[in-house]
Amino acid sequence: MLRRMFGAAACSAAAYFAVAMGTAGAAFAEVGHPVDGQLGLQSPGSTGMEQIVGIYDVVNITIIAITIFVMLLMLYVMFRFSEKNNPTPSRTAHHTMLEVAWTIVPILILVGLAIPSFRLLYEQYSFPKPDITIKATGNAWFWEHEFLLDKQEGMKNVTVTSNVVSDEDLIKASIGAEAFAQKYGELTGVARNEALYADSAALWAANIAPRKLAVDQAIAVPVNKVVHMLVTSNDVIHSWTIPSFGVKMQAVPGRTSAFWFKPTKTGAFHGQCSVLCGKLHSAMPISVYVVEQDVYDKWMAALQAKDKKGATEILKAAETARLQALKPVAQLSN
Ligand SMILES: [Cu+2]
Repeated sequence: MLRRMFGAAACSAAAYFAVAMGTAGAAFAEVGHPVDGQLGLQSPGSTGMEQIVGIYDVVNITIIAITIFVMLLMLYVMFRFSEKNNPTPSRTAHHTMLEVAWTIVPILILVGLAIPSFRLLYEQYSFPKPDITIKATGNAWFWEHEFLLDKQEGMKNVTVTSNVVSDEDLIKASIGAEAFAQKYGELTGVARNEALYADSAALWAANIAPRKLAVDQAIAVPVNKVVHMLVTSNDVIHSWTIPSFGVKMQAVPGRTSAFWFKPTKTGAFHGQCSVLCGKLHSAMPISVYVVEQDVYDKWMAALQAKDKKGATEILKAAETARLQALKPVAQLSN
């Protein structure tokens, strides 16, 4: 919140110092994921989240102002009307104007807060015409994203399944399955987890997505387009969310819920299943890459051709290029 109050300049300065000091998150861009030492909400990546952050700031500033006012008033009363300073108290019991004022002013404050809040709620439930519709299905423990495209010429529906990337996956990809088996085959339990955690740290630092939030196959949406999300579940209740988009929806078996968002920034946006759903609840992250329309078209063409690996490479290349473009400013590589 403080970061918001001091505006974008302070925010980018803070990001710059976080990066310059080589803290975790240095390899990532400024949006779409939590950062160390973060205060308040993740920076907005959609029109809805921009509004949420706006209201959040207004409410917070109002609360802080009221708290300071009441505190000063109490301090004043304690000193000014203490037994020492005011030995003969006044016998005044009522003051009509004062009583009217302290009833009306809080009402006005609440109405003032309610108006933008209700407007936002109304907009969240007013669905603009969609450019893309995606059906997200929660499974124990991964997400499936079906792009509903069969109304478009020459397009088929495609399903993207997102599984978490573990420390083990990353090390295996780096040294190969055989070397992995040799190195870690003997280890079990905590010792194995600790070894994998320690040995993958450098790989995560260089990875395009943060640890615990990385998926093997992310989905992509074009920037500045309206996305309708339909959310359901195959087994227990999950919850689909991307904090930077300001969206969160319970995935309930046998029921389809809907929400919409319009991303305004390119980049990789990460979220996690947000309802405690079982043993591997922590292992079902969600990744949405917001890309330019031409990148999206290429990505979708690769998916239509059943080239899932090629599709993922397209997204990685786009995100790498975006991070490279930020490099001169923020010195992204250590
Ligand atoms: Cu879940």
